[in-house]
Amino acid sequence: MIKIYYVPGTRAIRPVWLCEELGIPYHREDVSFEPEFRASPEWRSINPVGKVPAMTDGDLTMFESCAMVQVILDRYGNGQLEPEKGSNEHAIMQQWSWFAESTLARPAGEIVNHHRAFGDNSIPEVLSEMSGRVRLCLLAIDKAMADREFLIDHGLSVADINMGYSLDLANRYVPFDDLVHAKAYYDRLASRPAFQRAVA
Ligand SMILES: N[C@@H](CCC(=O)N[C@@H](CS)C(=O)NCC(=O)O)C(=O)O
Repeated sequence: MIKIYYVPGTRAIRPVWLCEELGIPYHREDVSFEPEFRASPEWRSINPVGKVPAMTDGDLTMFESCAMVQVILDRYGNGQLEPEKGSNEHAIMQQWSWFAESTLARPAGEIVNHHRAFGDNSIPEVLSEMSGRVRLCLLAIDKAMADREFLIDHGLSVADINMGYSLDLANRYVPFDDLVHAKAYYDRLASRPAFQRAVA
């Protein structure tokens, strides 16, 4: 059975949310987010840079949440939540999945890291720079979602699951209530029962 190493509020939400959407069995292994635990040889043998999440499935052990999502889909999706492989829509789905983690979650994550590392001594210029990068992504999503329910016409896909977590993260530091299409999209995703179970 799939085992997902989980910390609330982290990218572990993505693979858990996908399992919930697919209705497949998985085991959620709650782990500590304490730096000491994440630096331990035990955890570094699972995630070599001490981040969360990680996953095992049989003799497979892996990290990187969006890759985990794709592997779960490939192994257990039975064609759900993705268009035909090789199609343009599949390409656009991947585009938004990568955008979610590499382009939106990166500066949002750096805001988190900066606060964690410097606390009251945070440098306003750094936070402002990162917030600006997040905002640029949110504007792009707002524009993309002006006339659609999900990121691709196919319907809910793993791109929405990957993006849903990134929007959840962004919303904590760079709220975007004024971007009505992006906000409505985020609210739609966050109200899904599978998402609610993943964050519970
Ligand atoms: N690209 C990685 C990012 C993993 C990541 O940054 N995880 C955060 C929690 S959501 C973390 O462990 N942060 C601790 C740190 O960077 O020290 C993924 O998608 O799994």
